[in-house]
Amino acid sequence: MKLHYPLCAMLFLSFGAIAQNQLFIPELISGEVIDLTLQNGEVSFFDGPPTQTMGANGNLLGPTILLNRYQNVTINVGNQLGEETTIHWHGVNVSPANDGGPHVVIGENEVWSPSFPVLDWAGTYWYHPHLHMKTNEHVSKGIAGLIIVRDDFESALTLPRTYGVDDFPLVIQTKSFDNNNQITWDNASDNVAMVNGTLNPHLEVPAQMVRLRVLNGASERILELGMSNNMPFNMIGSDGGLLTAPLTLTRLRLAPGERAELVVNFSGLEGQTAHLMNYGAELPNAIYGAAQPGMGQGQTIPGYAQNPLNGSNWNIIEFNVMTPTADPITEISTQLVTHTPWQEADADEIRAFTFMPEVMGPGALNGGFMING
Ligand SMILES: [Cu+2]
Repeated sequence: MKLHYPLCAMLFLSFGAIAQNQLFIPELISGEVIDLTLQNGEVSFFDGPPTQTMGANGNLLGPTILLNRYQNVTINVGNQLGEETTIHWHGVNVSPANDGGPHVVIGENEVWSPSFPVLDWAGTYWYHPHLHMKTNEHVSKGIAGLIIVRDDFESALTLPRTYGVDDFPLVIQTKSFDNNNQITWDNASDNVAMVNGTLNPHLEVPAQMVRLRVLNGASERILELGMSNNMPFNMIGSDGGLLTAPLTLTRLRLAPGERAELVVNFSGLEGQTAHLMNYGAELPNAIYGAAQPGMGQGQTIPGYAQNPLNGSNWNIIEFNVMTPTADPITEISTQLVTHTPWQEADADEIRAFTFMPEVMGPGALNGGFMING
């Protein structure tokens, strides 16, 4: 039983509650040399003992890194955590040596300095630790940050792109805490939701087109995003950058690690309040975050049913709509970028991948999946 369970249930399930905390916006840093220092910190999320956290250049999360396509960048990652870790540039097109997968360990007090040309299309990527058996712990304790890539195609479009004004990062995470306010990485009790490390957040947005760069930064929870009152929104980008054209949606399912760029039209809503919601009650069973984590046959997770974030609809963030900016974006481009699909005839080699249920037996994960056995 978690000390904060009743508090969380109250905060996240009562729709009339007024959001308490202004959303934290991570600093935006750019240039050919980026310095990240991984460090331990403390954050007072709750009454009582402060929470021991990890962050890059701060107590929690990390700065947003802005890169331009084809620029060169060197990122100096200093490790002051007192233990080994890695930093992985999730989604970014880099060589293995420049990517901090589990094999590129940064030792205690070491600085790792990958250097690479930015080859990616404009889009939203992210970075996080990826050390073998420690990824969940280090991310849950707080190290994660966005990477925004810009290019000439994106820059030529009519889109909101002023960071912190009409273009906002939203790192959505759910976390578990023990009775002493300390972060655990027992995912089934991830009953505390936060955005950019802010509990119960609100954000002042101008009454115009507003871009939201959403990351599902939770370790396991799948989100079913939608606006309160089912207000439609535009999806303009995915993990791979911009779409060919904006897609009008009322729901978007986002898995852990996945990003989406959304544009919400707040025009004419000045003085009003809207929420980005997780419509968890609409998730089909057997998805983490739905009412039931499995399809039956003993596929249950201890504590899962007691977590109020599972199978329910709750506010992720409250938007308070304010006066428009001096030069607002009121319409966005109706065509974005051109994609040329790969042609099978151009392939050098054809390989078959068969997705199949796990073969049950000793060591089986109970409900896992396999590729080619
Ligand atoms: Cu990743």
